[in-house]
Parts: sequence; structure tokens; C-alpha cells
Amino acid sequence: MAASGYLTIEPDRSVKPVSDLGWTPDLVDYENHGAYRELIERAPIALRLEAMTIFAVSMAKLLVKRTIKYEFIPYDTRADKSLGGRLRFAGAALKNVVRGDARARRLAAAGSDAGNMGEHGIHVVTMPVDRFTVLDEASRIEFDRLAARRGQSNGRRQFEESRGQASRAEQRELFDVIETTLKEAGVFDVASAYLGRKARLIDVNPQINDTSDTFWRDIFPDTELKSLPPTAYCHRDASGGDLKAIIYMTDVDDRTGPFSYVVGSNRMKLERLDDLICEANDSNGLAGTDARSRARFAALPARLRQKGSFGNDVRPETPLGREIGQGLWAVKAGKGSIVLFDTKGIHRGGMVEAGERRVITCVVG
Ligand SMILES: O=C(O)CCC(=O)C(=O)O
Ligand SMILES: [Fe+2]
Repeated sequence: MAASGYLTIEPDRSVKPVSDLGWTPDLVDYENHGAYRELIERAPIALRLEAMTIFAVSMAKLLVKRTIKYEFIPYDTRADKSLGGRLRFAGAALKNVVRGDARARRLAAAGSDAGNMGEHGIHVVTMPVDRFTVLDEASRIEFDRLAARRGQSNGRRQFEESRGQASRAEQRELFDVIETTLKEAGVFDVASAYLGRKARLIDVNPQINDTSDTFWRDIFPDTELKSLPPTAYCHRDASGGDLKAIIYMTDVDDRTGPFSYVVGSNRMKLERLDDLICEANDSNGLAGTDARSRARFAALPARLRQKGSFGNDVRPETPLGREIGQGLWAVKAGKGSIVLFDTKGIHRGGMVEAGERRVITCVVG
């Protein structure tokens, strides 16, 4: 239960939660896609070998990461390269190996305490003004640092450059304020009911996006396909299946890159192997939409041509394009809003067309 002053926001009435969506390797029809068709038909043997090698290496790395649940290990433990630090990392990794597959348990467990989270995959709540003021103050140093770093990278900026990484050891107060806020807001309760175990704050990432970001704009730069599809930048995270809570630190409207979620897409049926294939391609560069990435992607065998970041490749008239179009909820809300979501559902955000958007992305697991 949330403390008083915290209000839950429901999806817009126009949003239609997705029906039972099932993922299949050919759901995105690359063989009939203008930017891929010819590349698939004419992939030379040497390129096929190169693509398979890249894929195999990334899959091997991914399997290690998934076995130790790398993303559930906090930043301070991941970053500490001293002997003691490496031992702590090994201990955390071993504990995670023993813990088993959280996602399978979660989908079975999502009980009534999770509210609409089980059904929708997203839960939005606003915080009172006095709580926001405290959080704003506590996060100032991290945002100043990030703003300075962003200023240095002119021109093409990848998504990861818009995001900072706070250390719990150095930013104890910020972590404390966020933990108190998520607790009061009922976010930990909802997350715990959804996960079927006690949820905690793992990582804190302040994030700034503005009109100078290019990561979502320039898709298929070498082709005639100049306009963005309605599903542009929609993706499922390659993160091992955690939750995120995005806290809006500025007001967010249509033009300031609202976080958007395909309501109900967390229930999408997907084979574990297909999810791993998607994650491998998202991490090995083959999921990119520039000419070189597409040529390599097209040279993979059909079963391996899958991405978690598939939104740029979906045409609006296909079944997947239609489902996303009907189910996408763009969360336009004031500063102090908290958006908890299952990162394995389809989502996007930060595509700023005017002004600036500041958020704190919290990894919850
Ligand atoms: O910036 C956003 O609103 C969403 C970014 C995103 O896709 C994520 O944090 O997983
Ligand atoms: Fe994401």
C-alpha cells in the first residue's frame, strides 16, 4: 500500500492492452523488408561465417552473464577490481547461480498484491511535492556531473552516453532517499508481489535526454526509407529480466520523450532460446540498423535473425505493428511520477523532440 500523497495513474482510455501475443522467430518479416530483403538473398559465404562467429562469441558471453545474473549484481560490486572486490563479486555470482530462474517463477506468482502490474507490466504512481523536492536536491550532484559529460560528446551520441551511474558507496544519501520514496510509493510492494520475492534497489542511473540525441533518429541511413515507423525504437531490454523504476525529474509531455509501454506485452509468450538469441544480437552489434550491421544480421541463418530492439524493423500494417500501435501507452506525467515496468515487455522512451527530459532510472530486482 502506498502512503498518503502518492496517487496511482491508470493507462489512457484509448490504450488497448495487447491480446495474447506470441513471439515467433519470423514475427518480424525480414525477408520481405525493404532494408533487408536483398541483403538476405545475396549474403556471401564469407559474411555468413563472420556473422556466425560474432553471434557464437556473444552467445557464449551472454550465457555466462545469465548464469551469474550479472545485472542483479550492484554497480559497486561489479566495479571494484581489488582482490576483496573480486571475491565479493564471485560470492554474489555464486549466490545468484543457486537462486534459479526468477522470471518463470514470477509469471506464475504475480499475485493480487501486484495490482495491475501482472496484467499490464507497468505501474505508475506520482509522489507528493515535498518528497520530490528532497529527491531533486539529493540528485543534483549526479545530474551536474552527467550534464558536464554529455556536453563533451558532440555530434552522434549513443543511448548509453545519456545515462550516468551512481555509486551507492559515494551517493549514500541519494540511494537512501530513493529507497524511502519507492517504499512509501508502494513500488517495492508491487515489485515484490510481481517477482515473487523481496525486491530491492540495485542500481541508480540518472539520465538526460534532449534534442541533440541521435540514437533514435538515423535509422537505415543508406536507404530510401527516411521516415520513422510508428514503432521506432520499441524494444525489449537485453537485461536478464529485471524491473526498472523510471522517476521523472522534469515534466514530461508528448514532445519531451515520454516513456511508452505496450500494455500487457510483459505477458508475451516467448521461448527462452529465442529471448537469448535476441539478447545476443542486441549486445553484439548485429541488431543495429546501419548498412554494416544489417548486412551481417542478414547473413545469419533465419532462426538467428531476431532482435530485442526490433521496433525500427516493424511495419505498421503487420499484426505486430498493429498490436503495438493499439497498446502503446505514452506516459505523459508531471515531475515526481514513478514508472515501474517489466523490462521484458515492449517499451521505448527518451525520444525528445523539444526541450530536455531528466529521469532517474532505478534497476529493481
Ligand atoms: O528513457 C526511457 O524512457 C526508456 C529507456 C529504456 O528503454 C530503458 O531504460 O530500458
Ligand atoms: Fe529499455
